[in-house]
Amino acid sequence: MRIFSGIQPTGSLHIGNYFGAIKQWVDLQDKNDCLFCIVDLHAITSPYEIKEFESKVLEKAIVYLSAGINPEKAIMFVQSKVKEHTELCWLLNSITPLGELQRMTQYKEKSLKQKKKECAGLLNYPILMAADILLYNTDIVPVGEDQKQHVELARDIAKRFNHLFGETFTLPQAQLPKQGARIMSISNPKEKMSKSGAPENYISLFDSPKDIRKKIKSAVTDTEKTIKYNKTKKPGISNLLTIYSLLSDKKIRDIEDEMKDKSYKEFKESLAELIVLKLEPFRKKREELLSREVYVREILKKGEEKASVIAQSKINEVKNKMGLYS
Ligand code: ATP
Ligand code: LTN
Repeated sequence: MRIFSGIQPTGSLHIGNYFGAIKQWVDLQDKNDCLFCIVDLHAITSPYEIKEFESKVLEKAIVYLSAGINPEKAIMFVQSKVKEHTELCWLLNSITPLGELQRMTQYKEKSLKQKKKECAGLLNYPILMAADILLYNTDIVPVGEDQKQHVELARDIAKRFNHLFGETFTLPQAQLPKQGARIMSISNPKEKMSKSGAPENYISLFDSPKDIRKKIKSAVTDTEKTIKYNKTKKPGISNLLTIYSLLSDKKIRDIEDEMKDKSYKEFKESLAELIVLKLEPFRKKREELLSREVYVREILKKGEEKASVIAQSKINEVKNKMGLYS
């Protein structure tokens, strides 16, 4: 199977990104043909720091490697280095109805937040994402829940293209993890954990033990005392139970049993220690890679070369099908 997924070089990668996306990537890379992209062209649709941008891209490559992506098995590359992504994006623009873009949840949320700074790229964002996916004849797109709608749109665009111009694209399918597809913010459990939000809302994969303990201590819960999963009535505790379950590989029911005589404070203390312990290998690997920029750049270069071969052949096929000048 061909697998494609990507993450924007914004903010700090958090445990939501890990459980929603990257953990699936690591599991899939052994038996599939995987491409994992750093989608810098998506990130420029929101305001960003020009001077820091390149280092953010490199940092994400380090993060992929620290989290377990093996460059011998999977292709890792930077989106803007393979120009066929933008080229296909333009071609797909011409067959994507405006109404479908306007109803995208992420667009509605982000355009509200960006108000006057909203650019056309924010609306067209899912077309570029469709181009990323379709360029590689992708079967499976491992993502968190918030991206499911975009993958479905990519599938609709592929169907429309195939109908108009003849069989060209594989129809992609989103793959969400059974648990952890939507980790909530620990400071506001009604919203999703987000790396462009305030640092108190997420646990970064690389937070120091001190920060982890502090953030978990002040995580929002409720005024009751029972450690019980109830997503609607107790979103904070339910989110913390989910995180505990994912990190410990224990069922939520078993954790509830184990914790039934414990206070919220005690539960939070054991959760914080579990997070500190489980994230330690990520922190160590990252520290080691931070001083190996040449090696990381080399991996991205090789990835770019391999991705370009596939992308070039696909874009030629697409242009032919569309009847463009050859
Ligand atoms: P931003 O706040 O900049 O939009 P983000 O935290 O939403 O960033 P993305 O780069 O948009 O992260 O997402 C990367 C991947 O992580 C996507 O597959 C997305 O679905 C997944 N993901 C993001 N947030 C969560 C979350 N809270 N729980 C589970 N998966 C998530
Ligand atoms: N929009 C996605 C990132 C992304 C992506 C992709 C994910 C861009 N292109 C292709 C999967 C496949 C996000 O997580 N914000």
